[in-house]
Amino acid sequence: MAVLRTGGARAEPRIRYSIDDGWKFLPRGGDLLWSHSVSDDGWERVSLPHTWNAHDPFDDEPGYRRGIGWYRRTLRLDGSLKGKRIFLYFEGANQRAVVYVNGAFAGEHRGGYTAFAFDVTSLLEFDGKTNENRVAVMVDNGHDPFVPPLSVGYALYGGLYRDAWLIATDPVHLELTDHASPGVFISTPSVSRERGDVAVRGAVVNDGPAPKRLRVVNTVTDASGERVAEATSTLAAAAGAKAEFRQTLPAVRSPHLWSPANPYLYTVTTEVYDGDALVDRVENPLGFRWFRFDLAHGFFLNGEKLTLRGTNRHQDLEGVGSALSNAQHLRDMHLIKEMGANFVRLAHYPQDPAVLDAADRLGLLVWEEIPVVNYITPSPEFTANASAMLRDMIRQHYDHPSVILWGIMNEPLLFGGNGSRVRVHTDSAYVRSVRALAETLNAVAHEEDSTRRTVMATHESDDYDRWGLSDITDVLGVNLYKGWYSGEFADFGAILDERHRARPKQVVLVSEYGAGSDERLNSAAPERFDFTGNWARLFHESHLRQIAERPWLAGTAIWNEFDFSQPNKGYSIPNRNQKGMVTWDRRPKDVYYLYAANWSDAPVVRIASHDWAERSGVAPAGDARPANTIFGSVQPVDVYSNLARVELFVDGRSLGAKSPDAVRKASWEVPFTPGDNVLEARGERDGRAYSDRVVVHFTYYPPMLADSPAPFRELGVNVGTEAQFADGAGPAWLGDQPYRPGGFGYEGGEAQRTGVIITGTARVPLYITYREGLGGYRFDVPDGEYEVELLFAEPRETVAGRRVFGVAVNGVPVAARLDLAERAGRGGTVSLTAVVRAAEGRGVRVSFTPIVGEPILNAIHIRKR
Ligand code: GCB
Repeated sequence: MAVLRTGGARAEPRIRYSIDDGWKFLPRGGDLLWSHSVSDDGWERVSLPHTWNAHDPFDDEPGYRRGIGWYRRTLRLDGSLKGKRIFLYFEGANQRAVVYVNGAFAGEHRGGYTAFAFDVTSLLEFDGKTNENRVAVMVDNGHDPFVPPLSVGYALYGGLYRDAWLIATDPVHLELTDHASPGVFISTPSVSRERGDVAVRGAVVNDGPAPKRLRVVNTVTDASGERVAEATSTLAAAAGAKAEFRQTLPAVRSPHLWSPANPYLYTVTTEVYDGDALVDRVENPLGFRWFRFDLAHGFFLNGEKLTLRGTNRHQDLEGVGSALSNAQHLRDMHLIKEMGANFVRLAHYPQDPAVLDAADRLGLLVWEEIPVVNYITPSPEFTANASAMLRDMIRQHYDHPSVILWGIMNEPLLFGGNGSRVRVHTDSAYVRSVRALAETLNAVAHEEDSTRRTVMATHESDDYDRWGLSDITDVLGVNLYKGWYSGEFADFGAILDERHRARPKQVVLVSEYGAGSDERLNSAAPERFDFTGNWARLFHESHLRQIAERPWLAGTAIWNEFDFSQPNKGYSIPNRNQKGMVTWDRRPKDVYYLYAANWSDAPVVRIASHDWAERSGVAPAGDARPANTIFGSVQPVDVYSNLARVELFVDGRSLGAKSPDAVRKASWEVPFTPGDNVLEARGERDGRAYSDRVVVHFTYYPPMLADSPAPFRELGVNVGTEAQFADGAGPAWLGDQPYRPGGFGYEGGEAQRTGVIITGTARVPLYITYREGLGGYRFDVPDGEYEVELLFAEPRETVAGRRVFGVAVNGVPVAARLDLAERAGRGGTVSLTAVVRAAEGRGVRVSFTPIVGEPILNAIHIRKR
């Protein structure tokens, strides 16, 4: 075990040791577990960040473990730490943590997203030999009606999921236990291009036995390390007491201003001297910037209009849950910045210090909020916990110049007091409690910080106006999902215009808009809720157009930058919210580059087909539908680019150069040939060439299957949708179509979609849509022997006997009484395979015979033997 040592002669007065390693973990509660007299032999060895829910929200078992987990480790302290003040500092534990040192209670913290620090000096023992001290932490992520959040659409991962530290200071030190803040609060009371005023306040704690006269020195250095301002004051600190200081530094002349384009950071170093001895020192960032929200013109930074081009960020990632390393947090922030965003909403909770630090350095304006989401428990205890979280967040992140907004709630009227969805609220005691809580939290935020604005995010409902919630915060966040959960995306702007007209005194920010997508689903006829990348692209293209037409809007934020956990939801990736610009394992989707082309100054040229590199095409005989519905071997290809002109090449042949349109999109009709098609887009800027390349593998099915130029091999259909499905294992499964002689397709029935969780397969997208009540499915394939695979998942029924049907292929029964719920339960997958001969030009016909309820089919595949 590493010994925690001080750093030698020229030691910093304050030392911070990582205590991430060397923990043992037990995923349950039990008696006396804080005591090291109870053996931890069988406990798992873990390092922080750690969560016990990295995997279980995403397996086929419903739910995930919420409850108690214990962590223990031994600290071997260097003898030189004796006489120091020693603190344990946890950046976060979800959601209640109780810390013990050497078996004694050291402190408790409620709330899963803010840091906490305990002074454990009096509990430590120096035996002069090993100086071993034992730390135990109980973490509980069980539901607590008094700790927000109560209900959310994301996983509440349990554990010590952020870094932890041991901090050793002199007995005289800057305050560490004021809501785990840095103990120093920096503000810029007035900033202009000519001068920047800096004010610093804070508190020094004298834990020594004698009163002290201290000197506090604050120094501002610029990015090159040059000292540009300094102030000193003296402070009398009684023994065992804290003393506050407040300094105004001499103005910095012609300060470098902080902005997303140029996130120039100064550093404020705060030093405490006892006589000539330096007893404590901390550094905090400083940015000179000023901002305001304007009713008619939106947002202004440093006196200039800046449209907030934003996105939302959740803190989870495939494989690690919420326990991201700082490098992983930083990668996220880079992805956001490189997309061209200048604003990020940290939804729905305070995030890792590395995130705030990155926002300062990269130049991303921040809305940070506390997790009061969906509903509240009207009670003084809930209010107290929410207020404490808000104070934690504000004090901990006060010094970050990137922060402009403190959020107090998200969609607090979505549910009623019992946690179930309420469409229209009446003037109930519950609504009045929500309003009272909003007023309290808004007042707390203003009291804590007069330099930022407050905000609340609301869902689409008149209740916020009707019951007086929408005017409480300085800024109103509007979450709007037109074209996803309901309605048309084209209505987005009109809804905002109406709000602007009816309530001209409200500063409005669109805090969420988004559409789910899955790279494996693509369609030339995309529709709402089909989870195709194509719909997401149309949706976001339209939003970009509409946003540009409304300069009065302060800004917008995409929901969400990254796919994230959504336990118990059954979309095409179960337990996942798929509205990300980037997948859960951090691969940018095609739609990410739409934003990059529109928002970023860096040259972008991207063929929006990387997510559709395995394509199939078919043109039914005599099809009179518009070319963009069912389509053959000529298919549209879009390129997103912010270059003046882009030229598209297919297998080296130019299809011509075009200028991208208002949303930086240029489109070509590309004649695909069976096999690999090499697409390349080229453009230039300032004499430099930029290009993008993707190989699209194309499979073509002629309208008359028997007429195939190449022998027929296989054909899969994603039944009940026009979306193709591709997972890299063979040609893309085609979208569904009605049967026409010579081709393939369904006979009768209705296309449907299920929201249940599909289990037991990696090919979930094939099962979320289906046809119900169909009579048959036909393939007019050439004569020969075929293997037919039929895929099913019961979309509704939970008990046997409610849906029973017979299946036959070319008249031969495959299943006499198929009962999917009985075989595999709701959402479980069932597949039937039949080998059949097609003869005399009659092809293959699957027939469905209802016995109880209606037959269904989710997907079908036919392969020549
Ligand atoms: C919302 C919520 C957010 C959800 C999102 C969605 O309005 O604020 O937490 O994840 O909708 O995707 O449904």
